[in-house]
Amino acid sequence: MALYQENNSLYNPAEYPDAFSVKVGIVTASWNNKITSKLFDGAVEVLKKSSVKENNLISIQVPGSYELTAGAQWLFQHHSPDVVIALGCVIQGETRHFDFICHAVANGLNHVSLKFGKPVIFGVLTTDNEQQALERCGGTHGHKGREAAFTALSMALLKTPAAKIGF
Ligand code: RBF
Repeated sequence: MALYQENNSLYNPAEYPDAFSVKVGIVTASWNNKITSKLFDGAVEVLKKSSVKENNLISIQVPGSYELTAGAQWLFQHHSPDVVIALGCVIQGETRHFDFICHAVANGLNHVSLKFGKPVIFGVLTTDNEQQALERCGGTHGHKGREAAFTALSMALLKTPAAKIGF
């Protein structure tokens, strides 16, 4: 069996899950677009290869990672997806904004997940610099957008009978 190179050990990338009935929302922050567009492309590639139908894939953009929470909430309220993937990239600067944004988005997404009883996947890079971020969206440290999509599908497919007898 091929060694799985990504941090999500549930799936072999050669064997995409069968997710034809899964509805996925993606909210992507525009801030650091060079990075977040790569996260988005990787996530969509995995979803498409896993047979997620085009009209079951709803994508919105928000200005920055701080707004990911409101975006995720909006997706649940208006499109009722099975799972939401939140993609962003917060890079440490000279001021304390990094800490406030990271805490707010992590807590906010968790809150939305519990409020709607549906999984919200944390695909937000929190790095010291742009190089570290680039290494995590197709570089030496894997692809966190792809991993977020695998995680989303594994959570959405928990509702299927096959997943329940998987242990
Ligand atoms: N948003 C990000 O997604 N990543 C960042 O690295 C980032 N850095 C920011 C730094 C400062 C000083 C400010 C004011 C905002 C930053 N934002 C960043 C935007 C933030 O998520 C949000 O869009 C704005 O604060 C408006 O609510």
